Amino acid sequence: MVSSGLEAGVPGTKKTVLIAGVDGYLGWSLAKHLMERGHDVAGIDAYMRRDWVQEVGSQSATPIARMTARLEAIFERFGRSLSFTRGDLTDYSVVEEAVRHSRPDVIVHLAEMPSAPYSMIDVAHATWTQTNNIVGTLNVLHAMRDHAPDAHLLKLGTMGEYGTPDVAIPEGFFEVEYRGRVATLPFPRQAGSWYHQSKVHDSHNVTMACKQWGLRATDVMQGVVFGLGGPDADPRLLTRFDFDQCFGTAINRFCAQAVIEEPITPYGSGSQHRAFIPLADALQCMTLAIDTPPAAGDYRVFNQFQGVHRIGDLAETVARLGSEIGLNTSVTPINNPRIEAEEHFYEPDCVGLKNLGYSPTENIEPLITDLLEGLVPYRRRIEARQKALEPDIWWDGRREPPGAFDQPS
Ligand code: USQ
Repeated sequence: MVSSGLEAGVPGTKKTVLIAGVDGYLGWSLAKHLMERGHDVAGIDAYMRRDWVQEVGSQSATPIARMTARLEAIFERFGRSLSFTRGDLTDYSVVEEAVRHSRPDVIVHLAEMPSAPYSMIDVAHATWTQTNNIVGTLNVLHAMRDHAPDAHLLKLGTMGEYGTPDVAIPEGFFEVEYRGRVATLPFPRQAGSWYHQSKVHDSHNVTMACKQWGLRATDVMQGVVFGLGGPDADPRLLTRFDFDQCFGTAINRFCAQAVIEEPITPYGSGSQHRAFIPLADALQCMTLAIDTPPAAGDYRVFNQFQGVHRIGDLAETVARLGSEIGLNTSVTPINNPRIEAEEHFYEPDCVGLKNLGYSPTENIEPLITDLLEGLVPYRRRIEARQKALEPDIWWDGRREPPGAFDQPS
């Protein structure tokens, strides 16, 4: 299918979007989605996600084509090229050249190390995570200041920046009364891993760049994403799907466990509550943000999620839906290798995106069934890396399997 301009009925004007991290789970899905909608897409990536997943002994459940094959498939599908730069965002000359060359209206920054467990392995992984993520973002901000001051930065943050405070979570800012004066201030960030903490530092840096240099940015506090990028008639266009202890997220891991008929393993009591978002909803939200940029100098925060779900309930849901399609499923809670609150209040707002027209998927169960069915053809690839599914990275520095959950007496 070839589309060379914006389709009838598609809102917004045609934009040039530079996606940093275009080879990743979200980046590749977003590139296809935006090209489908008529935007021009440029991409930058250093293939680090491929290396990290290999480092932790795993592979994507979906086989991922090399970038050259991906780009050929993009051209055949859309009749237009995706202009790709292989490069590392921590090298300023790479970022500067990509921004100068692509002259973007929007820079979507997804090029960070996204795994909490990976960042908690040891001091080397903690310092590498923070250096990589924070330096990359600083380079993007400087390249924008010098070469694309009117561009819109759409920066991927995380709901995990807020932690689990004992009050409702607003979108970025809240009104405070202190010693008789009232001000709107950033809502406190209380991250729970060196990775999540790197995103907190990024948020502060992006805020300052908007304030001092007049840049415009949307900082997306995204929930835990789940889903397959959808079946694609062309296998070269598939996006990745990770299930290992570091790069697989909760629902995706539970579904991978169900598909290979291994026990589904929520951590601890399973009472943790988190905000989740289907991959298709995440694409819808990012497109809305791209179509509706903030004003110059504005630092805008969106909480981006479909709904709040309890981890233990999600494990049970995946098991039930898996058994409905004939899989032999079970749930076995294991000790929680993370240091995180399990019984806690959790009430985040999601207002800004809904005001722009985001219509969240109402019921995620059909999507989980689709995910399970979509993963079945890749069962052998998951089984081949089954060891990588089992967690052994503890937040206190241990490396050992957590074992069956010890119920507190
Ligand atoms: N969990 C389990 N079993 C598992 C995996 C996770 O019980 O096999 C639990 C964790 O203990 C945690 C919750 O599920 O309570 C979420 O864990 P996760 O690994 O799905 O998500 P998280 O580590 O928070 O990180 C993921 C992405 C990250 C993104 C974040 C959004 O890896 O890039 O920023 O989700 S959020 O969680 O909202 O901060």
